[in-house]
Amino acid sequence: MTKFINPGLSKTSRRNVLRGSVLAGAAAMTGTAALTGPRAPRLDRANATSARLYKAAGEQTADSTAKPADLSGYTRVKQELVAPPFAPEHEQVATGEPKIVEITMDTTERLMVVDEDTGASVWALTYNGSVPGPLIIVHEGNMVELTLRNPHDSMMEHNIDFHASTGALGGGGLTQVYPGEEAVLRWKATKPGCFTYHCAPGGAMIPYHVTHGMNGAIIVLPRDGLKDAQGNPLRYDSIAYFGEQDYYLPMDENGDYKTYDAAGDDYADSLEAMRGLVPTHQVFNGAVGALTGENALKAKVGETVLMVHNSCNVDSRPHLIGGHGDYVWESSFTDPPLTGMETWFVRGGSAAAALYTFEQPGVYAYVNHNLIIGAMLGGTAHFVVEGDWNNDLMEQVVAPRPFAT
Ligand SMILES: [Cu+2]
Repeated sequence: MTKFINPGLSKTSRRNVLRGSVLAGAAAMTGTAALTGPRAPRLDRANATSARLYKAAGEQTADSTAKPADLSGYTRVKQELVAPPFAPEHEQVATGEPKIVEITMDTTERLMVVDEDTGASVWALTYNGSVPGPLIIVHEGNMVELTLRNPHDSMMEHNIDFHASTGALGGGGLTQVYPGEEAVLRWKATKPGCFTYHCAPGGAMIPYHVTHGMNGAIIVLPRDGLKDAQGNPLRYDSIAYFGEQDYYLPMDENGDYKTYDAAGDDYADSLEAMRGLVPTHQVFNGAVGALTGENALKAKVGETVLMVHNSCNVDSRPHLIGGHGDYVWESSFTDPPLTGMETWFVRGGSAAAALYTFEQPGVYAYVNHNLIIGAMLGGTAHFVVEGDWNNDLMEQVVAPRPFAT
């Protein structure tokens, strides 16, 4: 299993520098620290420690004398993952015995436009090409069996840390794949709720990959579905899947966003930008306007939508302008949901779900209600809702008109 850790240490090409966590620290020292001066903390020691941790986690299985998992009684099903904001086909209430749910994800590196108006772009590091990565949905008691493939033309190593899983860095040490490699990880979903997953290749590469888009969400539903505080069933007509993504895009001396030839080329510049903790963009689903205007989500009056919000790195406070969170799960699905929420909280490093039934037609903005983020950094999505207006709920009694002085 030691092959997971920095085989490029003996070589010094740029490609290997980008791959290795330890050398990532060295790259940070020559790039970032040189620019920021003596106040910048040294990253080489932290990165070496992190790499050792991953090596240990990777060797855990090889050295283990543990019994093999008992897979008797499980049947296998494939889940076809789809691009956000959509959800894969799934049952809300589980039928039959727990299953092994097979999924496949490719760690695709691709150039993405973040903001068409300014030309801001990023070499996004992705699962299956999207930011956020695809939504996975299983039931409590199921096994998730992921095949993680790193394409041959990738520049970097990748892995996955499932917050929903238990042990071994969430799978991070067991899934570290270099370009042209694949790994298969199986874990049992024992905690019902919404959870984030993300790439975590060690040291500063962890926030670098996460802030380049490499994160997503998994829902682990209770076997009997969602319930209110009294145990009554709650069901939805559709899922809207939001991934809040903070980017720290390097700019040149004129304030123009820099461009790069390949994934990883922005490493030193990015670390410098990230160190200020001030994102240049904080968007839903990868880019400014990804879910507004022509790309708005659609719904009808009377429809119930489960809004799943992943925020891997930053805290968020989603608010549906003109609507509410009828039922909100900021934590486990075993906890009673919060009700009638105006704004709810998504802790950075987690995912949360809010259920809402639309009661009026029109355009609803789903925003981060830090409104600087919502209106200026890109944290806005739209629902366009069709149906009949209900004057009982709201009516314009007098349209704007001059009044007598
Ligand atoms: Cu990665």
